[in-house]
Amino acid sequence: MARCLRLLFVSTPVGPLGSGLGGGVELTVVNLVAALTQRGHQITIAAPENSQLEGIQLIQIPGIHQPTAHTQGRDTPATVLENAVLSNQWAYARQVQHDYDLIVNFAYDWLPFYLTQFFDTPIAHFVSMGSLSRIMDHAVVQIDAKFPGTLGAYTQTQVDTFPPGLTWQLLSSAVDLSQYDYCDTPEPRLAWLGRISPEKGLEDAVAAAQQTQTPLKILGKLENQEYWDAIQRTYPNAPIDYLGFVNTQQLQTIVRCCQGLLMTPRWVEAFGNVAIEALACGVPVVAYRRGGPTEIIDHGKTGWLVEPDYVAGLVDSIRKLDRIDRAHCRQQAELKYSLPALGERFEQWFEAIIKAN
Ligand code: HBI
Repeated sequence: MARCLRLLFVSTPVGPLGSGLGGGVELTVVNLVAALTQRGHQITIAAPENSQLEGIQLIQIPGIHQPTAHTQGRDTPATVLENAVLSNQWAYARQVQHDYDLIVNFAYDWLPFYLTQFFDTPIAHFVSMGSLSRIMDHAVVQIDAKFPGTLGAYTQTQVDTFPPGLTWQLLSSAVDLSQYDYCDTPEPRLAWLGRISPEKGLEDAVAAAQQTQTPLKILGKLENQEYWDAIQRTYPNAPIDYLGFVNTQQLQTIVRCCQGLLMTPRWVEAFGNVAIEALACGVPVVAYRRGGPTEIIDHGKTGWLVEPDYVAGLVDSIRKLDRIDRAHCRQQAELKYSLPALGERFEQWFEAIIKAN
């Protein structure tokens, strides 16, 4: 058993923990805290004020939220705001760094990568998305050159979007399986989970729901209102139901009774936590063969992988969902995506960074 580590997590600056604005990385932070606390490590999180996470030391940092990187172009320069929560988070981290064995950065932003060279305490950078901008590509290349082994990511397919030849630790992801109840008797309906934003491709899931007339339950943060309005105008006869952004308990209550989950990413989804949330309930996944889901879904066993952006492929797969063994879906989640497995992977990565420092 490794010694107890004192860890400072610096959360994403796009919004408070628990708001849903942080998307997949919020779930990763919550699950990682649970997994590492179970292994005896001490974690403190420096997060934007109004963050909520029970049972953990939360340092609420004031300041302006960072504009989200996933809606900006490849040539967008780094954004430095007056009184940015990002700058305040890292001023705090620098102040308290000697109280910790390791600092873990969860921001997909240039500043923490640049500041790493001025810190004494080692910093692990968990990169939560694929390549989106030249400035962040440059940031990861610089960190790889100066601090090899301190870059972490979810999947190989995500890493492949960055410049080649870098050293990455692949951490995959996990869910707290005890929060997901297996369901063997689904209702004739589908689910779609995620931030309602163009890169998530919701319109294709709605088109498939309209073509098959299968009710589609939609859950997630409504990030882009005009995008959502356009979908509703384009597909007036789709049997869709938007249920808002809900907590894990409510999410799994809705998803577990569905025949399948649809994943329609337009971008290279770094992982796709929603896929393992569905599998944990025994729900098979129909996903575009793009990004993280291609490494999560076992075609024909835990769901169906579809030619990207091909709605007819979604429709065909929806009609084949009953061929998937739901118990096998749950079993795969238990095998590959449990919290203990996640905790072990991150602990090994952290130990290696501390040792190399
Ligand atoms: N944008 N600038 C910025 N910084 C982040 O940390 C960030 C983001 N956009 C989305 C995001 N993080 C997370 O939702 C990812 O998990 C997708």
